[in-house]
Amino acid sequence: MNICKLLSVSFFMVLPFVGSAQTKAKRPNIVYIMSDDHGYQAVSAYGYGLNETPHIDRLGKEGVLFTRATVTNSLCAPSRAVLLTGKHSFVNGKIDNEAKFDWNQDNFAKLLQKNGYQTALIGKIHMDGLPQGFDYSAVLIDQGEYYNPNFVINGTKQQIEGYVTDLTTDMTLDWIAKRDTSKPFCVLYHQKAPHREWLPALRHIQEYTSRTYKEPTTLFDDYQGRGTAAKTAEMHILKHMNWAGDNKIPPAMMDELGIKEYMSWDKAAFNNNLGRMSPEERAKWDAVYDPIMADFKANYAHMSDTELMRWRYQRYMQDYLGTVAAVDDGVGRLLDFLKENELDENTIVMYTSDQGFYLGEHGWYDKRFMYEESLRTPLLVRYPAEIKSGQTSDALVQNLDFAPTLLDYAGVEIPQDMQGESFRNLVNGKEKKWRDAVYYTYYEYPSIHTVKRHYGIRTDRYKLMHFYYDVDEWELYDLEKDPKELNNVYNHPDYAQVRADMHKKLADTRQQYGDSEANDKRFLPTTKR
Ligand code: SGN
Ligand code: CA
Repeated sequence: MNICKLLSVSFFMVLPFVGSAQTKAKRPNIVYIMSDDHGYQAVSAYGYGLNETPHIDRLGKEGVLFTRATVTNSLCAPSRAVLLTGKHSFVNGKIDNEAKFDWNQDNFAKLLQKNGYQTALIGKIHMDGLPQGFDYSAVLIDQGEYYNPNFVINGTKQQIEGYVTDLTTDMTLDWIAKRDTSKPFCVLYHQKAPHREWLPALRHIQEYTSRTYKEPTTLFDDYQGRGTAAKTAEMHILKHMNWAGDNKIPPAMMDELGIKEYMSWDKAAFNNNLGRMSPEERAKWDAVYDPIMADFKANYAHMSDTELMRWRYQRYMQDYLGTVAAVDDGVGRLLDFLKENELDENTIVMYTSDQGFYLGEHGWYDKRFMYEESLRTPLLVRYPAEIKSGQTSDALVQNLDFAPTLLDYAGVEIPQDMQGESFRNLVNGKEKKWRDAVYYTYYEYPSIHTVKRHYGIRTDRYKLMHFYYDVDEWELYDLEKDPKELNNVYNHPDYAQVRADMHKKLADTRQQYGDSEANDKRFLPTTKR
């Protein structure tokens, strides 16, 4: 048991003897906000200058902003499983989007529920089965839909008219408004946006499609200096992004221009997504997108690959950042609602994403890799009753820590087998010590985007990664000298000592968490590709 756990357990062991009624009344409410695929580069508080997210930013201004928060497995459903269980993927069993999640195992919502909290899960969860641990659940099916989506409300499917991001906010506020005010509450408010295929709300399309975005310096990366995995990944904006589904080029126009589908569902995605709109919605959409597409059609024949890449990057950013705008609106509505209902002082509001995302860095979209853009995730926490405003923390916290942290704030004992640590005492300054390395595993290969299986550790300065299964390659990066991770120095003589130290640290970390080569093998597909 570590110090944080000791402190929190002993603290709450004495609590019942010091006036439990009063303490109970003070237990904080929790609003855990998680969007899907929201890269920190697209939260303006992180300073990338791509867009404005004033409401999300407020959480950091009035609380704490973490600059180096990471996930343990950069993929949707595994990340959600880590959040719920406080355990690594190889322990909770949800190693990739395909694996079954066992809802019967313990999760922090169940523990809150047992300890008198009302709990709800609203929005995307991306796992089959009726969610356990929640008094109320209204979840999207699989990836969910942007326009007029289907929800499964306490187990019953229902299509709801409207835009998914706004509906998820409406349902969250509605549930809070109707709660039993005698109990504290915890709501998991999970946005689908900004997940592919990036359909912004109608109120944002004009503005966001009119903007031009600064290109990342690695947009035209040639992957020299990296291993096989970066070279073979299929997440390149020019080569692998869908033309119709993602860039919104109408399928008929693709045919006229002789553009072939890269993914077999490209045209179907466009038709399905836009086909969900009402005729009025579709007319408003077309009024903005038709001229963009007409312009593309007129120029396509003369565009070089470089020009096409640039055009596709802009199209991608316009729609991606357009969907973020509604997420930020929702956070604004939530904060106003909490204030109006005098809940703003005693409610923990946490904003994060299920992982990071490539916004053109290395020429990519998507995530999965242990490289910084997808390893890191935005994290901002506001809780005026305990967290001093205006803090920034570069501590190596992870989504593995969310369950123990929230239990700690709620005064619920953290189970011994949770692998994360509460960062409560780190944020309030009572504890200075924190872990010096984070551990990462990724398993979804062979699969879409062909990112090879790998695991690794990241310390303050270095990152060591091992790609395995159909390769056996190591990569080592010096994040201080090479923050964009362009030069693998694994075989560089100057880094011999660092390499040895990092290997030792990786071996120790794997042992500490109970991971091993046997585990890597246990999760391999039964037949090799
Ligand atoms: C879909 C997307 C992928 C994405 C996965 C997982 N393709 O398969 O680009 O990586 O979801 O995303 S799509 O053409 O169907 O949109 S995750 O966030 O759910 O893990
Ligand atoms: Ca995701």
